[in-house]
Amino acid sequence: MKLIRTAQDLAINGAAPAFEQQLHVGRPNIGNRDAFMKYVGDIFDRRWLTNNGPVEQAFEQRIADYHQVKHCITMSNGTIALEIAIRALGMKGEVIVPSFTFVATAHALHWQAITPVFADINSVTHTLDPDAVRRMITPCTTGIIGVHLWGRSVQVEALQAIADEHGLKLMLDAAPAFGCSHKGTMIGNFGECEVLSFHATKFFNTFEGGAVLTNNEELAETMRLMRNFGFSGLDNVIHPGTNGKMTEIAAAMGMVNLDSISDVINANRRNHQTYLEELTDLPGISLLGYDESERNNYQYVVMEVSAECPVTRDQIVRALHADNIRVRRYFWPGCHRMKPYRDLYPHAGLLLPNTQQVADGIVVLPTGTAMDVDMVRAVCSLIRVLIKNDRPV
Ligand code: T4K
Repeated sequence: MKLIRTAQDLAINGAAPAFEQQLHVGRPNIGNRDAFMKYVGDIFDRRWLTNNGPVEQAFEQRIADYHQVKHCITMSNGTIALEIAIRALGMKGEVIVPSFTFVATAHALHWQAITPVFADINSVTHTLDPDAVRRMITPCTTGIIGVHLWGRSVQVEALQAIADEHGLKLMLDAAPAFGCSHKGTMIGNFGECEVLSFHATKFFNTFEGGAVLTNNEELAETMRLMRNFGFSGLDNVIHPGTNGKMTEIAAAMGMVNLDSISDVINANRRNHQTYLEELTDLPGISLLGYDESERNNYQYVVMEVSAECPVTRDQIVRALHADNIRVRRYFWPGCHRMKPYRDLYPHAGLLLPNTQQVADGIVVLPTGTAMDVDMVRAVCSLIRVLIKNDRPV
């Protein structure tokens, strides 16, 4: 790691990269290796690898307890969890979603011949604007999917009120919000159900994995059937279904990672705080904060670059990449500007001004247990030099 003091030290100006190894936004957080290997040995001894095994059952109970919710139904990944939840809720026709989200939220609908209708976000919170949702309701609308982007909750009360008023189902894509709360209540307790992702790059991972959290027993039972081809006992298929099951190895990773969850929160919080301290007083640069009265996982360090910044967002990204800092432009350019949805709605952008403005100004910075304070400071010093020097890249 090299210290950046002047513009001549930047890799875009011909210097060696600040970091020899690439820094990533989604470097996995990995728990105790010996504990994981012990699980692996036990799984092999039992020769029970998947299909509602004992580790998966124990893991489901721990996730449900952690989120203080009645049911956790684990799945092979967050996208399958979304698809199964959408189908179990009987959504069809049109469903309102934000465009400013990971594309899986929209794909989970499109994949099932349901039309995702994009509503705009609030430009401060980056989550669905309830007034914009209202404007997109048609006679074909059957549901709303809010996304707790960056782990910060959507306005669930306002969205629930709209859903109730119009007879719509509300579900939440809580993929980034493991362990977070809204007004003191844990994520997982809102809408009809909420969906988590345990992908390798998430705050909490099971290699690949996901889950649906719900307090609705009937819904939970339906989703359990659906993730296992609709089987109820041997030879007895009583529901249409697919294969959404979590493996024992994935559940074991989850058990081990749960044991070190507070270390991950502490590392993320410390990194976020360091970024906040080091990136003050830069023109056109601000960092998204977290509400300290809530439970947060601090997994996303989101830097916003406005027109007052002398260097553009994309110039910053190019410069950081040259120095081996693989920052991301999540969730640029917005789903509505990606081919499958651009083909569906070529003019959607006219109704999504906040989405376009936010998507064009975001840089997500590396954090997690793979980053220490010195690395965070080095990333910040690079950003400071880049902006203070005011040089086009
Ligand atoms: N809804 C929302 C709101 C979501 O954010 C997501 C997932 C979903 C639904 C769907 O859940 P899953 O079906 O994925 O469970 C990543 C993840 O693939 C995706 O899970 C996540 N959201 C999204 C926000 O980010 P990419 O395109 O950034 O992935 P990738 O593979 O480029 O990884 C990011 C960085 O992390 C890379 O630069 C390299 C590094 N990395 C990655 C992996 C896989 C590692 O260091 N180690 C690894 O094992 O999408």
